[in-house]
Amino acid sequence: MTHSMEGVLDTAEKISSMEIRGAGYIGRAAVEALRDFALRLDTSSLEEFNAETRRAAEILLKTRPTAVSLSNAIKMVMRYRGEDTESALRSLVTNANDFVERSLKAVEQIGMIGSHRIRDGDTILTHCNSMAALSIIETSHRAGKDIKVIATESRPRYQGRLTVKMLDQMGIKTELIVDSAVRSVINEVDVVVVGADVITVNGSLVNKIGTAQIALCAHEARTSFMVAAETYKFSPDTIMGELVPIEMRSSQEVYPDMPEMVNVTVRNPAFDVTPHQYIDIICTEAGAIPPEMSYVIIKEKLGWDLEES
Ligand code: RI2
Repeated sequence: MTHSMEGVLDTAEKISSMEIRGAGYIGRAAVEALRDFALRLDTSSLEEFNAETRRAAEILLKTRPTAVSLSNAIKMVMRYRGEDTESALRSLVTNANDFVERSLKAVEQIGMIGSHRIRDGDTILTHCNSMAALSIIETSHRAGKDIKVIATESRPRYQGRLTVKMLDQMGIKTELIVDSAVRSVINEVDVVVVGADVITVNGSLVNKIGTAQIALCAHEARTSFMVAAETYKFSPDTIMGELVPIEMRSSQEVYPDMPEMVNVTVRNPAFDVTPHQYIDIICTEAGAIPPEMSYVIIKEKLGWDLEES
C-alpha cells in the first residue's frame, strides 16, 4: 500500500463514525481526500495512477451507504481524463475543485430560491441538521423576514442540538422539541423545511429517520413540506430501478448502556423514505421543482446515461 493512503483512511473513518456528517459535507470531504491522495501519488504509470485512485475511491464509497452525494461526488471526480499521469492528475484536481466550489455555491442558491417561499411571520419546522435547509432559513432571516423555527432533537444522534446552536448564532428565535412532539406543534407551523440524503427518480425523499412521520403529520394538517436538495442528491441508480439502501447503525447509538436482555434487540435505521405525494416542492440550485420533475434533474443536471450505470 502506498503510504499516502493514510489520509483517505482517516477521512473514511471520520465519515463512518459521523465525525464528518451531513450529506453535502461528506461529499466534499471525500472529494478532497481523493484529490489530496492523487496529488501525493508518486508514479509515472497511468495504469497505476488509475488503479490507485480507483482503490481510494472505493474505500471512500463504502463509508456510508445511503447518501448519494457521496457516490455522485466521487463519480464526478473519477470522470477525469488524461493521456499521461500529469494530465490525468490535472483533470482529477480540476474535477474535485469544481465539485467543492459548485456544491458550496448550490447551498447559497438554494437559500435564495427557497427563501422566496418563506413569508414574513412564518414558523418553520426543521429536522436534523441540514446546511441546505438552514441556508433557506438564514436567507429568509437576512432578508428581514420575522421568522421563528421549531427544531426537533433528531434522536439518536441529536443533530438538532447542532441546528439550534447555529440558529442561535444567526439570531433566530428557536424552540427545541423532542421528535415525538411534532404532532403537538404542527398546527403552529407554516412550513416544514428539511434537507435530503437522496431524491429518487419518482421524487421521493430519503432523509434522516423521522422525516416521513413529520411529512405525514404535515400532510394531515395541510402544512407545506419543502425539501432543500442540491442536484447531486438525486440518485441516477433509481432510474435503473434500484432501491436506496437504508443505513442501519449501531444499537449503542440508541441505548448506550443497555442491560443484558434475552428477547430484546435494538433496530436503528438512520434514514426513512417520504413518499413524493407528501412533498410540495424541492428547492435545488437549478430551481424550485415539483417532486415529479426529479427525472429531468437526473437526466439533465447529472449528465446521467445508461452506460455509466
Ligand atoms: P446537508 C444528514 O444526515 C441529514 O439526514 C440531513 O437532512 C442531510 O444529512 C442533509 O444535510 P447525517 O449525515 O447536506 O446526519 O443539507 O446522517 O447538510
